[in-house]
Amino acid sequence: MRSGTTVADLKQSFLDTLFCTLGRVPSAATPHDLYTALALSIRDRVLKQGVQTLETYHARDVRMVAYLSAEYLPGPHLANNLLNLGIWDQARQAVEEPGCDLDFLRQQEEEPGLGNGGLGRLASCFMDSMATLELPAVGYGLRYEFGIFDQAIRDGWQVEITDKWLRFGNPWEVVRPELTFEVKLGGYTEAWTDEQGRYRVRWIPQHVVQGIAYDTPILGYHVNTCNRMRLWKAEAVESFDFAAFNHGDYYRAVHDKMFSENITKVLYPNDEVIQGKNLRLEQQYFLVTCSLQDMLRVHRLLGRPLEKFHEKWAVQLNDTHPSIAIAELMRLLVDEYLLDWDTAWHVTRHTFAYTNHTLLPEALEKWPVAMLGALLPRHLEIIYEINRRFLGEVRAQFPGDEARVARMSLIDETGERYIRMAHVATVGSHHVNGVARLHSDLLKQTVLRDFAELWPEKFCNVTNGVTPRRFMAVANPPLAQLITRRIGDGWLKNLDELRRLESLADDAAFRQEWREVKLAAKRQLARCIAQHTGVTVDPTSLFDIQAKRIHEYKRQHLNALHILTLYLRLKRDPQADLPARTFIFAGKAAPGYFMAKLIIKLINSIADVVNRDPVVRDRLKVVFFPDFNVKNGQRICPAADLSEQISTAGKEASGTGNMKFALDGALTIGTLDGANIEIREEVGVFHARAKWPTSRLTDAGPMVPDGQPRRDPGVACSRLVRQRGSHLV
Ligand code: 26Q
Repeated sequence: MRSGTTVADLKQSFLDTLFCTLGRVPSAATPHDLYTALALSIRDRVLKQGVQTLETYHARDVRMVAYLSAEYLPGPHLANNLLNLGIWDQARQAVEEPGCDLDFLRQQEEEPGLGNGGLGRLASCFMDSMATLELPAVGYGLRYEFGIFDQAIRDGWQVEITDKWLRFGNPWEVVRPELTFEVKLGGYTEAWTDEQGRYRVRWIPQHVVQGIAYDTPILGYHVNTCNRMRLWKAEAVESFDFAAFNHGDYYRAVHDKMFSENITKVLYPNDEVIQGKNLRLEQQYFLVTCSLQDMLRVHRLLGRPLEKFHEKWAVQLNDTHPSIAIAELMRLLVDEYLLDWDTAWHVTRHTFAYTNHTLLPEALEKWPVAMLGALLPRHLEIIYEINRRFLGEVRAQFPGDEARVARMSLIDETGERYIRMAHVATVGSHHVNGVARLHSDLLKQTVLRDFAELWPEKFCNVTNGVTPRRFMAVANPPLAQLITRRIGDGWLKNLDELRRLESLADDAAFRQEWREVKLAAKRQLARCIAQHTGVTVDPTSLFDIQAKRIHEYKRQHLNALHILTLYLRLKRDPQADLPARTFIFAGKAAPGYFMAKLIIKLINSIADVVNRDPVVRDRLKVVFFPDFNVKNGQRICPAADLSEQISTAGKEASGTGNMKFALDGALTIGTLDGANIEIREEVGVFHARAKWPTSRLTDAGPMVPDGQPRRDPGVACSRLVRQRGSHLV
């Protein structure tokens, strides 16, 4: 039975798939064959739920969320799907009988690295949450052939290795060749008058490529809902090729094919710093037009009027990366479906909402007018028209305030002319949110201040979150089981229930079990570190971890300087009263960000000195764990005693790693930045001690020698932050 979930059903499917789909017998199968056979068997079960979910959505005539994101970081699918289906143990037994180990098979999975970091992982967490909450949703994105590079360390420097995640196939996706849309690029526009005497504009493109849908099912936890992530792959339009081919222009046909496929070839590995590359704009537009055409297809198929598009689709813009969608929906409605401007604008403004993820000036997207006009000539005209009408509103509201008009314009005319995408996104959306309370407040006070004055009701805060299914139940089963034994499993769907652990704070048996779980996780990470780096670390030492993209504002270098301080203290006074401490770093640097790469080199150089010095041996260790991704994150987080969240205050929009470490019971060393502030309100504040406890971390937790966390009204913390230049220890 292809949908049964007993051990016998799963075993049968596993062996049948291995034999019939992959053409292998167990004795001749590679580990990857075995993994693929299991993955395909599980996918059958998941897809069945996907079909049923779609039928339910149609029957209920629901409004759909379309999450538009240039990045996703879903992490390995197998374990998550087993957890969500509730068949982990059955699957383990099903593969055990033919002699396979489930954990070994899991290790064969190559994760889709279709994002840089926080923003991409947030998109995947939302997909998981929406499915679990049984909300109708689809996540639209790009199927990059090469995702974020794999990181290796050579001589202390980062080396980038191409991510060939599709090399052995991807059992989780289903290609949908019937869902193919044309994408126009370049060229020019022409005004004309149609038979009814209407003013019309047509876009004569220089190139046409096509986008093909690839669907990956996204299951909810212990529910029947299964949503999907729909990723677009760029291909050449066949007819284009053939036209050239028939004229004997073989070279041009091949060139066109390469040009087309280039669009989804590779993920840009930068975060936060914008480079204004033409190909990046092509990627953004390609994502947007395929997704909107797909939504319009469904809408029309169901016989719904276009004037009510916004009543059936809620489109969330994950940062400004997909914000050209605002001009594209206007173009589709006005030029292709002949709605009048005002109706189209009403629909558009009620369709979109925009999430801002950064206040850093260098990360605010802006496109040179000339570049946007060359690639998307019609969109530039539409943006000008939106701007003309919008600035009219501003002038009506603030007569004579031309400085304000210039500040708010969708076009930056202070030097070379640019389109300000955050302004486009704000004007074209019904809501704008930041990703943590402080960030949302700062957004209203700085980057979008004028807009918040004009439309205060548009602005809101949605503090980021993380899924406890993947980051606790999958990543740290012993901890999840311990918690569930004490307070039941409701917390996996409602994290507020974790409060019920507070009453166990004095329960010695519970604390003992907690420490055992933590120590076991540290032992596991220590083994992994030895395997990947050759460094031996002591699992009973404090594990002090900073894992995130490398950035100056995140201040890995500050942490490095702290290590040097401790090192010199030990050198001066070898008997110094310091607890054994292992500093663990992980994170990728953008390939073109030299300072970030230098910080990695600095950390590795410090590690070289510290780890081989007999004076500090066993009391101080430094490790750079290579290739931080979701899979490695799941190994690293459970083992942390201390979580470093020390960004320069005001710079980290939210952070989400901070939440993952906190859920694993680590103590946060953090600045009052991003979501750290809200985490602190939830978990309480510890007084920092002037001196370190003498004992190693075997029983009492770090920095609380008597084991009694003390609540603090917050004053001490703010004072410390001021005194230490916002580095709160
Ligand atoms: C844009 C244009 C061209 C090339 C690349 C980019 C680009 C790509 C990725 C710009 C930014 C990003 C990623 C940003 C990001 O991850 N931001 C983080 O988002 C998290 C989720 O909200 C927050 O928790 C972090 O604070 C924020 O830094």
